Amino acid sequence: RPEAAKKIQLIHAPFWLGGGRAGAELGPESIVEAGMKRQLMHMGLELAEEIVVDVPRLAAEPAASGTKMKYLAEVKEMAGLLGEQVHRAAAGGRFPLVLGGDHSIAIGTLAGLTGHRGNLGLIWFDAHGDLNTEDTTPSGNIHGMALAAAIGRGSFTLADIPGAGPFIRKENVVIIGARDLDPGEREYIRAEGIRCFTMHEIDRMGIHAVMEQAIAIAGDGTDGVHVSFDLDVLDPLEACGVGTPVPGGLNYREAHYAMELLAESGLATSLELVEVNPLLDPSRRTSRLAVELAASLLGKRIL
Ligand code: HAR
Ligand code: MN
Ligand code: MN
Ligand code: MN
Repeated sequence: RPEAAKKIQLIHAPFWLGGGRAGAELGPESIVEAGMKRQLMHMGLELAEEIVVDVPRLAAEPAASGTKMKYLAEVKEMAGLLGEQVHRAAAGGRFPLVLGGDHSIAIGTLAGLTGHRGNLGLIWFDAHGDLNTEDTTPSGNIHGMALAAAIGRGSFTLADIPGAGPFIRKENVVIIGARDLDPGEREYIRAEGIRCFTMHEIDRMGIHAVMEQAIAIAGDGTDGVHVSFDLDVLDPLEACGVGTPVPGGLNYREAHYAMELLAESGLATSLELVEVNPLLDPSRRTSRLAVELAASLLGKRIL
């Protein structure tokens, strides 16, 4: 074990407007109800008092704003508020554990983290690339643009969020589990050499080798690594409670093993769990999986 037990800062980001599908705002509560706090305390981890960010929650039609990006003003407001809390937690030496919310919340999380760390690595678990821009988006939903914003691609980026630091360097970004990329994303990944381990690479190399490379890339010269975990990276047969399921994802054991390797590496300095939509999963299995995966990343071991 590389580090002493960390103090965990749970931060709720109950936001759905970036995904355009109501229900994701119920993710944080559902994950806590599934036992997140109990689990972390049981592991002997210290919990700071949890924070619920007062994000915009309106359900009106997106305002006509002269952009294809839906709810851009609301996303910006959310990101500023969330970023402030994440920055404060990181600066206070706590481990930010952010519960979404749709994946647009990563823009807030990363605004806060980059405000504190100048050279952050990023591991992005996702069925999708989230590398669209206003010009390439097929949907207008900003959750599909969150990684692009983080690395400074497109007209809306981290630089638009007060308090954000430098963009994440493309060289320290890894996507894991992709299997649904839009044409503009595919082209960008190829042209820029973004490291993207698709399900094809995972089938070919195995999750162990993929994670070894991912850890090396995200950790190379960085002063921290953020793990952004979109639950839709999992196979929908195991995690159906996500807004945009895609067949053929990570199975239970691969996902846990990936988290265990991250724990062994001691590299992760923050985690977010996004896209849980309990309305789509009455069994709440997806929320329980989110708890278990966080536990594994934070050092839970079988023996
Ligand atoms: N690529 C599509 C778009 O940009 C779908 C994005 C979907 N969803 C997410 N993000 N859950 O990972 O609209
Ligand atoms: Mn995503
Ligand atoms: Mn700071
Ligand atoms: Mn996704």
